[in-house]
Amino acid sequence: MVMNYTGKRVKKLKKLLEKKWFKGDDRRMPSISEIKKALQELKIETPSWGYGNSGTRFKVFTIPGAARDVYERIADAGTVHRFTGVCPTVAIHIPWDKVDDYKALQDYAGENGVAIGAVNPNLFQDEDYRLGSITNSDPAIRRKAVAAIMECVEIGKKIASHSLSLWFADGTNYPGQGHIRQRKEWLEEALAGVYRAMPKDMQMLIEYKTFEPAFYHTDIPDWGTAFLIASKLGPNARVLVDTGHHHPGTNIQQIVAILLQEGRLGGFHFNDRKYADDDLIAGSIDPYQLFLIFNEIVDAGDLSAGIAYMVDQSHGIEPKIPAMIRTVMNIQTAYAKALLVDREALSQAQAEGDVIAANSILQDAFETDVRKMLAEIREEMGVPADPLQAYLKSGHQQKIEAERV
Ligand code: PSV
Ligand code: MN
Repeated sequence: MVMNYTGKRVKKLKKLLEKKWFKGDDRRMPSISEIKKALQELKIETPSWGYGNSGTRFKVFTIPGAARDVYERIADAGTVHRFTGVCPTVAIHIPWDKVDDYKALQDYAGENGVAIGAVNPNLFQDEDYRLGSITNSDPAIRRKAVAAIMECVEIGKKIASHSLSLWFADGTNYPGQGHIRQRKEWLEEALAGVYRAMPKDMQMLIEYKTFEPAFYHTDIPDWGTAFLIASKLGPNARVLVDTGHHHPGTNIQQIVAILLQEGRLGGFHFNDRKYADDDLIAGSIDPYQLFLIFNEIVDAGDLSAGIAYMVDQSHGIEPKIPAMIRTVMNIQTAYAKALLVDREALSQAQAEGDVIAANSILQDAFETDVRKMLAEIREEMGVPADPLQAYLKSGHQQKIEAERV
């Protein structure tokens, strides 16, 4: 019986991919044109810091063609957008991307076909931040960290960026090193000040991370803490889920579902990992998890509006632009498959307590080959059907490798 059910389901998927309409109620499978529209509307922001040389604490390898300054980083984001058609914005990191004239930087981005997206303050590389930034016991250092965040608010205003994206390396390495509640108070006080100063159309994205660089306690270690802080601040503060920032085995899709339901999912930093914050290409290790995350997003319907889909990867050994293009393609694949989930049948199976059928519905969608559909969608958008192959054949990589020595 279950086999029959699954068989029917596969036929339905096949029909859909053959562009036949599927009629149903509210929970119906979307039509092919709706799926295409959704995929064309999925915009992914790439990070400036993903285009320069970076590595592990053991070695920063020099990757041929890697961007050497903010202008090359933005140009590379433009190249990724040119080949994929879905990456119109690039996140910046201050002071890594600091310039005198942000208006000119914005114009330069425009010339490269992109706009500047989220502004990220760097609160972890200055000597002063050894024992924390906004949770440092030294009030002068706390003030300095708040000023660094405020600088990003001001940059955001200048370039009409609507996202202030915050990640804190703050935490302690040893029991007793810091007073956990006191540090939380300092953190909340600092963010309340920034929140009050933000323009009404700016949102504060608060990122959590379970550990690293702090190994005993991290001031914002999990989604619950980020959620609590965001809730206290106000409606423009939301949680940023970096997929590499959880303990192995964490059910990230459940976190996503809860945050969506509570209206506090601000966005994502996509990347993949095997063990910790490995910065690997999104979908390269656990594509099923990425699919299940998108499954929750699609299931939440209108609740998913306004999510910032961003990539946070600093590739250590692979060429930067191809890695970013591959990332974008993997994210699109996961989303396409999530759009194919037969939600009507899934609700029915759940209501009937049919465990195998319910799970099979998800598996069927995940196992569907969406490459042809994505190729068609890309061609309709005027970008190459296979952006990675097109990039590799374009000669651009050779050109930047020769230029950027
Ligand atoms: C460090 O873990 C990190 O990758 C965070 O995820 C930030 O978002 C990013 O660096 C940029 O500051
Ligand atoms: Mn991140």
